[in-house]
Amino acid sequence: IPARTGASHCPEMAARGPGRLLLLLGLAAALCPPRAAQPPPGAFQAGHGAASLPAAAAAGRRRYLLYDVNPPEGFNLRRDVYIRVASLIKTLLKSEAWVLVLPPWGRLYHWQSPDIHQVRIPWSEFFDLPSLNQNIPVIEYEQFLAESGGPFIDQVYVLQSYAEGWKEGTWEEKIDERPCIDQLMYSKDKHEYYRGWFWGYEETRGLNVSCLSVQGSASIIAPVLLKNTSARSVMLDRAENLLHDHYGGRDYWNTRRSMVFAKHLRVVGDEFRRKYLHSTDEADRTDYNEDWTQMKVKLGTAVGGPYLGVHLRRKDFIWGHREDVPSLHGAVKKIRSLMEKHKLKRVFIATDAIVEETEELKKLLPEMVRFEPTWEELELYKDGGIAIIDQWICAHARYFTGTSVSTFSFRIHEEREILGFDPRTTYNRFCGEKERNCEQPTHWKIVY
Ligand SMILES: Nc1nc2c(ncn2[C@@H]2O[C@H](COP(=O)(O)OP(=O)(O)O)[C@@H](O)[C@H]2O)c(=O)[nH]1
Ligand SMILES: *[C@@H]1O[C@H](CO)[C@@H](O)[C@H](O)[C@H]1NC(C)=O
Ligand SMILES: *[C@@H]1O[C@H](CO)[C@@H](O)[C@H](O)[C@H]1NC(C)=O
Ligand SMILES: [Mg+2]
Repeated sequence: IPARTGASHCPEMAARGPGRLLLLLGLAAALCPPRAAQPPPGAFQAGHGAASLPAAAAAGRRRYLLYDVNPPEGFNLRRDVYIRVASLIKTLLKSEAWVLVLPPWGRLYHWQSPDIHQVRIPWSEFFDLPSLNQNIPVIEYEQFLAESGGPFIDQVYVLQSYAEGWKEGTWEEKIDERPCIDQLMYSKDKHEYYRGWFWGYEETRGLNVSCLSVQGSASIIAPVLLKNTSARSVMLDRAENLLHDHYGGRDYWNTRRSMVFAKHLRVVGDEFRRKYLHSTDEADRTDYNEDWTQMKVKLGTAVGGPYLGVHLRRKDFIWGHREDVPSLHGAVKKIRSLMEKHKLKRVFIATDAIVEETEELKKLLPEMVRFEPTWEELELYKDGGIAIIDQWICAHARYFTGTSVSTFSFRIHEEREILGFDPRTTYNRFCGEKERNCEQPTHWKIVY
């Protein structure tokens, strides 16, 4: 196996993201590992990686956890998987210094706006990194490249279920190294490195890939990471196979609250609220503390802006969840009755509907308000940022109704919980025309 020098990736690496700033400052060297030979793959020894770098010195001997999620999964399920992995990090931190490497965003099925570069997007474009860091230590992928000694991941574990399934009534938590069930999405190159989808970083390689059958919550994998492998960087692929450690518990909510949206997106949403929806934090009693650890509001204290917030999921949901998604006519009927009931003159609609459908919606509901980005805004904030702005505005409405089983709507529910809305104004959904028993989402309680 050739020595892991690999400094050729540096200029390209430095030309993007935070690296760009360092490059402009003439600090490219700080990003590029020295051309010295690296220790053999998987070695866990002092001096591994870019030990001479200031960043590495500051980083000490910490180990890196990376992860990815099944490609078809959307943005909002991925946000949920982050919570599970954060919980695993908290468990690991009880024994060793670990840091979570944030998986760059990109190539998501729903991000279809043409002509916009939507891969290798750092988390800081969507979330506030200092806020995340107040919960668990996290770094962007570019920082991992800079401080770990190059685009190599020592060990990739592909998580899968058990081939034999599980016998009914005998749920037990377990994890075992097993032959891969599905065809591996990684292949060896001529240097015996594993190539695959590493968030669009083509130069990244895996040194070893194996499969783990897992049945259980996130922290079940902690002993494997602590005892079975000494790899310094470990990636868990298909991390959605891990379940929550304590769904809805204190750690869950701390992590969820630490996922503060990036300020530039909140500002755009707030400005839109003010201009088009007569909604400001003072009047709405939705005061937001940037420091989530200081934000402890009582449920029911938030009033919200004088508008109905609606999330109307369309596209793949129209055929994917046929029974519980309303027709446009059905949705408008419901919207009108809610506006009347809650004495609201304005309605804000977040939707992924295609143009033909939004045109029809506008005909049926001429007073509706949408956040329609200009091309420049779309290029700047990207599909992910626009979705966050939509969610932020829905989260501030006096009354909200979402779409059944949409994780996009679920994340709005949580945001409203954090802001202090009465659950009755939050946990509402549209019903399908033929649904006989239209159950509403169950609400849950924030735990501090
Ligand atoms: N801007 C915007 N995008 C949306 C809206 N609804 C859905 N989307 C897009 O479609 C994706 C839906 O996928 P996902 O996040 O998995 O949520 P789910 O499929 O509804 O559970 C989102 O991530 C957005 O990219 C919306 O109301 N506004
Ligand atoms: C981890 O190591 C223990 C002890 O050697 C072994 O019993 C177990 O099967 C290993 N687990 C995995 C997932 O490799
Ligand atoms: C690859 O990882 C597996 C599972 O941890 C391990 O058994 C195997 O020895 C590793 N192979 C190499 C070449 O390090
Ligand atoms: Mg989805």
